[in-house]
Amino acid sequence: MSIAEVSEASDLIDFLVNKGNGVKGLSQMGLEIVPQKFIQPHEERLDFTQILSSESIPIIDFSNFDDPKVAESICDAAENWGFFQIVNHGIPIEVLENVIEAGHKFFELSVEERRKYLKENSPTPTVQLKTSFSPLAEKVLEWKDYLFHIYDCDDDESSNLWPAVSKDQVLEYMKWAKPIIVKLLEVLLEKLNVKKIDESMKSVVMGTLIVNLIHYPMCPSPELTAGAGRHADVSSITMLLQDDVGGLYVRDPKGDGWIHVPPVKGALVINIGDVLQIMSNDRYKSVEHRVIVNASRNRVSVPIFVNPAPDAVFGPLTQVLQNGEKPLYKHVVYSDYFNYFFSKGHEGKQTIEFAKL
Ligand SMILES: O=C(O)CCC(=O)C(=O)O
Ligand SMILES: [Fe+2]
Repeated sequence: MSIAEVSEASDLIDFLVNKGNGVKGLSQMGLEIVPQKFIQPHEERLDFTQILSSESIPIIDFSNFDDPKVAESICDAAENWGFFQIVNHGIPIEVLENVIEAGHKFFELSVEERRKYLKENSPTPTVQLKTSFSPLAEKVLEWKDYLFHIYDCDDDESSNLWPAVSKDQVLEYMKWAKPIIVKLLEVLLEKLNVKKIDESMKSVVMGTLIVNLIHYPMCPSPELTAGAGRHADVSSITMLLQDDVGGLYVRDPKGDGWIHVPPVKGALVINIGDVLQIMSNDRYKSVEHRVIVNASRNRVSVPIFVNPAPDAVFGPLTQVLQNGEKPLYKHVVYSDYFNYFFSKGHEGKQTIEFAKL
């Protein structure tokens, strides 16, 4: 397919989605001009005058995790910023580097190899190759591809069918990441008067772990496109590993500006998702964020979305409302919330309206 042909919107979707070339396939063609379908309207482009370069999200040191001050900083950051980075969390640097490298390796495979993991071809539903965010629903496409995994546990046999170039690295990373996720949730929930995460609470706050290898190919016009448009996550929390390219921006909680999340070697970015914002009745903030891609380097990031089980029902916790506070949200089934999120393009904080009373 020629560069001229992929500019036709219908052929473009076929090339990107059905044929599995993704944005990687487009980027590889050495385009000098981005196809119209990727061009963001003016109001959705990041205006550099809106970047607050003197602001930064908190960095929390996990080396003395048992010190109550650490728990306090986590809850403060969740209330005031919705985003923070953690360092000295104990995951060996090689484990982090290997999973980033695995992200590059998978997207360096030929399209014939990558295409084996399209939804309709994949040997297991627990791994799928995807492009953009919701390509059949959104008006403007996002400049990214990703390999989506549903992580069950170490001995889930379906992970044997994951791609050989990235499977072990993803599993090793998840083995280290999971206990940190549990610690974070324990601290955040304790502050909401949930003393213990029992089985039913577990299925609400961490019933499904999704881990993605996201690949943002280099782009001839990063200022016109979005790697990820403005959105808030629909997780309870998200743990994100990013490489050293940069490009993640977070909404300034006090205003309209955007704050860059600088890559910090060995750090993990944690953010609160809509599920915890709703459960905490707005005490914790699920903050808007977006990704700008790079003109000269491919970027890889690895988010873990810590989500409820599909059939879990969530809403403001009784432990939060016990002092007479009015609930701001109704109870909803997670799969309804999740499907609503994917039924449209990224639209900032709009998804949470689905649960508003
Ligand atoms: O790649 C990143 O830095 C962030 C990705 C993200 O926000 C998402 O996938 O929800
Ligand atoms: Fe996100």
